[in-house]
Amino acid sequence: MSLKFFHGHGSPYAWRVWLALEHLGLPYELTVLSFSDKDQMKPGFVAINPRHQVPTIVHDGFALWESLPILEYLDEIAPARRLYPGSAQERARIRRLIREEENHLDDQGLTPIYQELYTRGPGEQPDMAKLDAGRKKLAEELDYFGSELKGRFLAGDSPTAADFALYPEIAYVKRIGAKKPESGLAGILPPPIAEWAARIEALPYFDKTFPPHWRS
Ligand SMILES: N[C@@H](CCC(=O)N[C@@H](CS)C(=O)NCC(=O)O)C(=O)O
Repeated sequence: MSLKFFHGHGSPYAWRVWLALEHLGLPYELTVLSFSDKDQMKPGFVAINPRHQVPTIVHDGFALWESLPILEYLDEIAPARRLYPGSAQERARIRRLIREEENHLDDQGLTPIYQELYTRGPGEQPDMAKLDAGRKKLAEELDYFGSELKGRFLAGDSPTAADFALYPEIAYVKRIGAKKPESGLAGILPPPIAEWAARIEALPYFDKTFPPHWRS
């Protein structure tokens, strides 16, 4: 079996896939693309993924992109340690949590905060009303996800796709909180989510997936 994984450090979507690959114990060949060198726009990569995005995998010649279909595909090709374990209802719940994370926590909470703090032009001030609304929504969603924990992780005592999809967003919350005091995100994680994040960070393969440029 040949499995190639194209990653970009700092991409929350690609980070999901890296954690999942490690958790499943699938052998893979890692290629890290540099966004600053625009590696993703180079013809060799665009020939694989015309949308020029990470994560992308190539499994025995089959190219696939979009993190969530990749997670489901990896689960199907892995011999054990399922990312979507359990009954049809338990698997549906994992998919529901991921969709909620994208639609609510990310789209309505974290993304507006990120936009206000990182994407405004030079000299432009963040819109405080939008920042406050994003922070309020984020806090509500963090409580919600805390209430959805079922044991050590979101779907029991082993991490699943729900945990790997959510974790990079939480890592961003922590990083923005540390780097931008004006975000008001420092200390926003409620204890259940802070403890859950610490459990993800204690996984034996976590360290190798951590963005190197975030260490400073
Ligand atoms: N919906 C996609 C989003 C992937 C995505 O936005 N990847 C970004 C990095 S975070 C990327 O590769 N951007 C490079 C580009 O668009 O040229 C997924 O879930 O995989």
